[in-house]
Amino acid sequence: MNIPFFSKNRNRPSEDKSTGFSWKKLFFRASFESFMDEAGQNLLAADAGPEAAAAILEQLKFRIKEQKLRDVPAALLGLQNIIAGMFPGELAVPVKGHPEVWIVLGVNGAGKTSSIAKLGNFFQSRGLSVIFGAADTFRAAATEQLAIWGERLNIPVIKQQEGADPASVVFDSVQSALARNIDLTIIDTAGRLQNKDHLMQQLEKICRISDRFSDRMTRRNLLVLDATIGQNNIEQAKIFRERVGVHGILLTKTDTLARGGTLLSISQAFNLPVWFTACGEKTGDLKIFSGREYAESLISG
Ligand SMILES: Nc1nc2c(ncn2[C@@H]2O[C@H](COP(=O)(O)OP(=O)(O)OP(=O)(O)O)[C@@H](O)[C@H]2O)c(=O)[nH]1
Ligand SMILES: [Mg+2]
Repeated sequence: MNIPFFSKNRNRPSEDKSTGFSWKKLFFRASFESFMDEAGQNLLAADAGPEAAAAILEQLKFRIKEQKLRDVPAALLGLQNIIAGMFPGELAVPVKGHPEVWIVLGVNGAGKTSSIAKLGNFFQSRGLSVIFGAADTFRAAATEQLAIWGERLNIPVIKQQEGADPASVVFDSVQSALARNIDLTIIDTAGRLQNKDHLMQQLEKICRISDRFSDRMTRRNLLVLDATIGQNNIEQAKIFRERVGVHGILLTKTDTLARGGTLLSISQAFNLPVWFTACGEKTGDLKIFSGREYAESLISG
């Protein structure tokens, strides 16, 4: 973050006792204001959104006063700590013997299908058995795309013909996973804009169907968001959360120029946990999200 240090002012006398006027205070106040101004601009430029930026600055102001942070590096560290603190906890990774089904949701082109390949690779390489369910039956090419990933990764893909009921693919996938003792079933869904009611109803149905197996398999909804679309992600998170619930977020395309500050707004507004980030197009380009690393990259990036 391009925040100036005010070292050139440090030669000033720290206090003028004759008038009770404090240079130190003035120096700090002047620096403090420009620091806050610059911090705010940087947060906005990183896509934090006005509400999250204002809330963070408010906390920062408080922290600077409380902890008597007297210079820019200390204040920046304070800012990092505030941001890291917005993302507590870690992903509870699925474990053997406790099967889970992850329904992967998101708008068109967010990166759902490629993220599923990355997740499959990630969990398989950690010793879990995985299958994919091709519930994007809207496009024939979508099933084909997932089938190609499945073949490359040696992960079975449960599929039906184009136009089939996606909930029926989910049913097949979960049944098949239970029959084969598969640890993680990952369901690809068609991209849908959050304002398309019938498509959201379809997702509700998908969740209902997989919940028929809830005594033997835990459902988790993973929302895939594209870092490059910035504040639009807030509305998506809001509606998907209201309609079907969101257990975790995967933010894609963090390898682009997007700074990913959109996660600050989402955390501020909905307190949704971020599980992963995807930083490229290769299957290995997936990271478990760390609030601390995120805060560091946002502030120093
Ligand atoms: N640079 C970059 N590109 C990505 C990343 N994730 C996905 N993409 C690209 O984004 C495009 C869309 O990815 P898909 O996985 O097909 O997205 P989708 O959400 O399944 O799309 P629909 O099924 O059409 O809704 C592809 O060209 C991907 O290679 C990422 O982390 N970084
Ligand atoms: Mg897709």
